Amino acid sequence: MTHAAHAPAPTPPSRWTAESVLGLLEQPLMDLLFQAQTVHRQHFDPNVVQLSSLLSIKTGGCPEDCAYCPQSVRYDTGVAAGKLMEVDAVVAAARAAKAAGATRFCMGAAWRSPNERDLARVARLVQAVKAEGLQTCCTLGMLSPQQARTLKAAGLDYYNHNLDTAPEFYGRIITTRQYQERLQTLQAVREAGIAVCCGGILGMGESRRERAGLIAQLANLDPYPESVPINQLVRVAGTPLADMEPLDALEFVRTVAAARITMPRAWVRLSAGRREMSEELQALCFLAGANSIFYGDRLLTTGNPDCAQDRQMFQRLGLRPLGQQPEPAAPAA
Ligand code: SAM
Ligand code: DTB
Ligand code: SF4
Repeated sequence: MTHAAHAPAPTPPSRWTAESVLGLLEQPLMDLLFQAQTVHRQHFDPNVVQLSSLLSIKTGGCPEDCAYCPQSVRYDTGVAAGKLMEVDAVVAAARAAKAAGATRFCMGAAWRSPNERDLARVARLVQAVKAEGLQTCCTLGMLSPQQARTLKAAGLDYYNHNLDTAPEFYGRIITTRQYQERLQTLQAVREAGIAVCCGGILGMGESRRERAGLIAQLANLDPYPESVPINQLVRVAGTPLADMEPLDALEFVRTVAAARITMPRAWVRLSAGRREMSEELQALCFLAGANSIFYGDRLLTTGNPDCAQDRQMFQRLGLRPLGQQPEPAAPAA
């Protein structure tokens, strides 16, 4: 006898394994996309995309050895080391981002972790950007619990700190800081009451199983991150990953879908790498459940599609930026 008609809807496993996420990734593409879009529609307006703008407030000269990163002092990438930016220049950039339609402003610094003097200065930047009526986000490297509390008090809404890849692949990419230390920073951020932005990079030579492992790690954070940036590796000349074989585009789409299914209420951000993607591929990522992008012609040190180009894409796809009213319906003829 079958109970299928009366069985409750299957609940997703509360802890994901790399194996169970791999099971998602291995589905026929149409089944995977349908499942992801179904989950997406249960929690979000499928035609709304959140816009975050990025600013590198302290560029280059970083002591870490992240193999993908143009800002490491160890690689000759032509990125010059700069100083921490002043409040006025940061506020000017935040105003421009807001005027262009962004709702969140993310400030990135090429540090292993901020020292106390720098942290106090960043807290002032956060306060100033918040006063402009934007959500604030920072990515500054490792934080202590006290530093996280200081940033929270200054008005920080989100902290970005990526796991980057699966634990078993991590050592091939970064040797100067451990996976465990990343988890500790994420916990400090969580405990300070700051929303967590945490994701990774695809296309660094990892296997499909390792992509599944990254998604399982993210989904098992308790609670899972509010914001999940999925970056495609930007291959920068001079970095150890400069000549990496590009990842199959549909493999990227599949991983976005797995992020959506395993973290149903998260903002899944189609992050770095959009300049190398066609609009059709980006549309597939939105169909797979991505609902946030980096908006503005620069990421940190590399380029991003410009605002006009993205506005055109939104028009073409019928997407609306979060926080902006839908166009009024045309009056009947
Ligand atoms: N230094 C801090 C840290 O690493 O935590 C904050 C800035 S760091 C540049 C922020 C994130 O940018 C990294 O964790 C990585 O995921 C992403 N990133 C850096 N270089 C990238 C690249 N070439 N392609 C894609 N993502 C990249
Ligand atoms: C994230 O996950 N991606 C952004 C943001 N968080 C800080 C950074 C992408 C950087 C791409 C390479 C660059 O422009 O330097
Ligand atoms: Fe430094 Fe961050 Fe780049 Fe790693 S990713 S080298 S920590 S700036």
